[in-house]
Amino acid sequence: MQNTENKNQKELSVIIPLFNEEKSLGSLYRELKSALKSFGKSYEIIFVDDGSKDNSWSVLQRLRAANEDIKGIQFRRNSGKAAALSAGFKYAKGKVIVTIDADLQDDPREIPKFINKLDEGYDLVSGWRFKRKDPLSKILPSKVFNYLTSMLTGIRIHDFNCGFKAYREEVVRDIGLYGELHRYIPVLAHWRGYEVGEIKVKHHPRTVGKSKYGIVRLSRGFTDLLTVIFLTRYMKKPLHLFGTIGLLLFVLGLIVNIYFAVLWSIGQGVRVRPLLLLGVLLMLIGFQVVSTGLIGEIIVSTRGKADGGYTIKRILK
Ligand SMILES: Nc1nc2c(ncn2[C@@H]2O[C@H](COP(=O)(O)OP(=O)(O)O)[C@@H](O)[C@H]2O)c(=O)[nH]1
Ligand SMILES: [Mg+2]
Repeated sequence: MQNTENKNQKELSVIIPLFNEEKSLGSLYRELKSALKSFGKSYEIIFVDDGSKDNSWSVLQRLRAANEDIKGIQFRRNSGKAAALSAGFKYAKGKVIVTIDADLQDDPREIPKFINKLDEGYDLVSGWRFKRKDPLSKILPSKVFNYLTSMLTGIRIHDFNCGFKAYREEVVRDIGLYGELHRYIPVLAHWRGYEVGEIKVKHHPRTVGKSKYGIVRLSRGFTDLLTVIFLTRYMKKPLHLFGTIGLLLFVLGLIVNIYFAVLWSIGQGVRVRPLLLLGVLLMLIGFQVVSTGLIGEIIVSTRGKADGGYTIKRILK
């Protein structure tokens, strides 16, 4: 395996997915470096530039020219945070992998806390921005999202979507990410049997650059919840889901038909009621649409795992 070469193995890989963050990269790198230096473990910092339209890549090139501990991956086009994380995971050589946002909202000085928590026996430690410094329009949907996800998946953490997380190497080798699934990393890991923990982290307001996650992108995350529940629970046994729903609809249809059959047998003329037809039609169509979507998800997930859903343009080593 490419990652087990001792010479290159690091204790820590820090992965930073970024999209149009030219203003924060310099300070982020300096903060990270000073935090990691005082922590005293061997490390590498991997920036994944996800097709930024600003000068992020040239900033990274400049930083790399002066610093050995930087790696950079540039995508040809914007492929999403999940794809960026998945590329970073693939290139990471650390025994522990930390992901952190590029916008200076997370504090690199908290990295040792994550490692301590991993040492308690967790495989994945997720940050909880318990005093989140973002606009209310972002915090509220996020609260709903976290509540729903926690309720539906049974994982008792508060902030699934926090970009600040730490993993043991095995976890990142094991979870296939694509699309917007980065929000569900704790869910995917939990379902594969890893221990998922949480620590409170400080959160700073965004002072440079712009937020990229508006309501539209958030809403896509909600439909992904369906995917994740399906992938984690029913991927290997779709019949449990489809069979149950199909049978239920069939039985409903049967009852309706029996009702009409009884009417007919006692000599009443069978009248087709529009409302009844509409109900049956809607149920059937709804079922078809949902199942088609879910089958599509299986195909996409197989494909996404195979090629990661991104194309690399250049690598800074
Ligand atoms: N790779 C990648 N990273 C992204 C993308 N959109 C945002 N990010 C990064 O994800 C992190 C969090 O994004 P941000 O816009 O601050 O979201 P917020 O914290 O929810 O407001 C930052 O490091 C962004 O640069 C994207 O499309 N691709
Ligand atoms: Mg942010």
